[in-house]
Amino acid sequence: MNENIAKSVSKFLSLVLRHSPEKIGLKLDENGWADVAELIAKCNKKGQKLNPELLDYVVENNDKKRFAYSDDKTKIRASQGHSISVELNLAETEPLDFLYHGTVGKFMESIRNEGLKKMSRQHVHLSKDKETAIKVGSRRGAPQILTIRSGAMFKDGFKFYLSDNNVWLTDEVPAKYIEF
Ligand code: HQG
Repeated sequence: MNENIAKSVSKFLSLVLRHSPEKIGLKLDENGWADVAELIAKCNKKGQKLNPELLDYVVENNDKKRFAYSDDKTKIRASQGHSISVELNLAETEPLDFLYHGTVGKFMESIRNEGLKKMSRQHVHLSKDKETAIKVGSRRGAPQILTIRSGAMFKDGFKFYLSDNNVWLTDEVPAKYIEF
């Protein structure tokens, strides 16, 4: 499989399954699922070549396992990262004592003032280790790593969810739980 093709399919799927399904006339259900046959047909119609084998390859080999099939493989969704409102029905999960968030310097003052916000997504995204957080922050420039006192947050009643691809999700992180 050509990795460049797989990467461009992954980017296109992130766009339509997380942010803008209407770009290809696709409808997601309230849990974020798209019909696989419809997705393939509509991608091809819009010039994004896709077939079942290529989709299987992307689901299996994607570096962050961004997409998951339903048990019967008739449906597919993004496991996290949505900006559109979807109910992923993730189970509440007790987090480790510390989680990490990778960001960049230009956001630090605002984060010190108001904590971490969802911004355009449905959740704040946190990582279980610093290495992953460094990768997340590096998407935007020189990474700054914040340590989140997630155990203390959980004790104080904040909810945490673990996505199917092991990204920690929460609604907000007030500044008092962040070690800068
Ligand atoms: C920042 C990627 C100012 C926040 C990654 C981040 C992740 C604030 C940006 C996933 C702020 C939002 C999500 C505040 C937060 N003031 N800036 N109060 N609160 N921010 O992309 O965590 O490859 O929505 O630090 O790996 O960067 O797409 O969030 O820099 O898992 O699968 O606002 O996206 O995964 O950016 O990334 P994002 P994120 P994928």
